[in-house]
Amino acid sequence: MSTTSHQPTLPVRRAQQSDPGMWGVAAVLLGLLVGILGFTAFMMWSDATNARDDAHAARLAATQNAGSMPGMDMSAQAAGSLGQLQSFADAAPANAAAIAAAHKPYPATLPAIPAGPVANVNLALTDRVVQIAPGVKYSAWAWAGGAPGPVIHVRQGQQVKITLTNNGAIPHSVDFHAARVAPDKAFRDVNPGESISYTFRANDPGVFMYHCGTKPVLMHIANGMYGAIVVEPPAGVLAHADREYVLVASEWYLSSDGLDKPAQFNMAKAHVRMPDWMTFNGYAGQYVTHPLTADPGQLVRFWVVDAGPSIDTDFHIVGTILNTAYPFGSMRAADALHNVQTVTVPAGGGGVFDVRIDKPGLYPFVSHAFAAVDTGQVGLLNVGNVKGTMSH
Ligand SMILES: [Cu+2]
Repeated sequence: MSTTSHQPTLPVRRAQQSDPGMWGVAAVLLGLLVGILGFTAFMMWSDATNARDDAHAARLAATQNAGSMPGMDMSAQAAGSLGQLQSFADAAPANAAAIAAAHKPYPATLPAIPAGPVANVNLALTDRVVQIAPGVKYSAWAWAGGAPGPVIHVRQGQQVKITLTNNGAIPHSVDFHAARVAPDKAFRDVNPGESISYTFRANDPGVFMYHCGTKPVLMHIANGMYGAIVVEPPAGVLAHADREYVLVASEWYLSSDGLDKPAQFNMAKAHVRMPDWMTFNGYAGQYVTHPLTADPGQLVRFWVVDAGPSIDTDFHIVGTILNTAYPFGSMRAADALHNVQTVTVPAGGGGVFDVRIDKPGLYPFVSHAFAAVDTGQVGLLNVGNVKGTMSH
């Protein structure tokens, strides 16, 4: 406002140039009044104009910086300028629908529990390009099979032997939320080309996140280093489920649109929680084109982990109500909720949801924080093998 401070003095100066005496004094007072009113009006107009100019400048900066950001560009963060950040949320090639149809969806069906007293889990980390949406490529730090890592399913009380091999270019590690172990030993960094093994007993039932815990953790998680482990209570504790699916929710923060060449991680966007894509099991909308299935009246159990790194998942199934919810993945009957619409799964946490749907149809499952749906965190449960599709 400093450039406009001279404005209110103009009427005053004109009044002071008139004849002295009573009329002169009146003129000065009148001039002051006009000046004050004028100044007030000017300030109001000026504020509105500046606000519009600021918004315009931010839009202009965002447009002008299209595609100019290399991976891990910290300049916007260093400058503290959010005007540097551009969303690539709607990027899609012309043949996006064909790519989505040809995409092999991440297997959401809960795998069987390995037999015997020990579940041997072999995990391999690698640098690889993954697709996170139709035609959108991303240079991930991920697992042998991509991101998320494999779903691990064990029985409560089973020993779990983790062996992590680092085939990537930098140190990594693996932190299991289902474990009660000294993290400075079990979750320590593993150098490229090396392995680490540790064992824990899965005494706590639920669905838990696992992830790389190497600094900066935000970047290692956002780059794809996460997965889910289901620790199932002994038979008979939970109602028998006819279908069981595992969903891992996560966000992707892109340096470019990823269409011509793979996008990389953008730390500035991750810091302000401005994801370009949000997904279930690593790929936007994959269960819209390839729905999960159930028969009418079956009990369907969703084991949901929110890998984040930073945004909660508000789990909801359109067209029905969650019969039983185990918030935070606590499997105690006393902790369960019944007949609720939406339950939050926190970043770094889990939730288990039982639903029984009688009427055939297409039932979208979403994070009901709807920006998540628009950026890909949506799928369909096809009950009764009905035809057609639905995007929500
Ligand atoms: Cu890592």
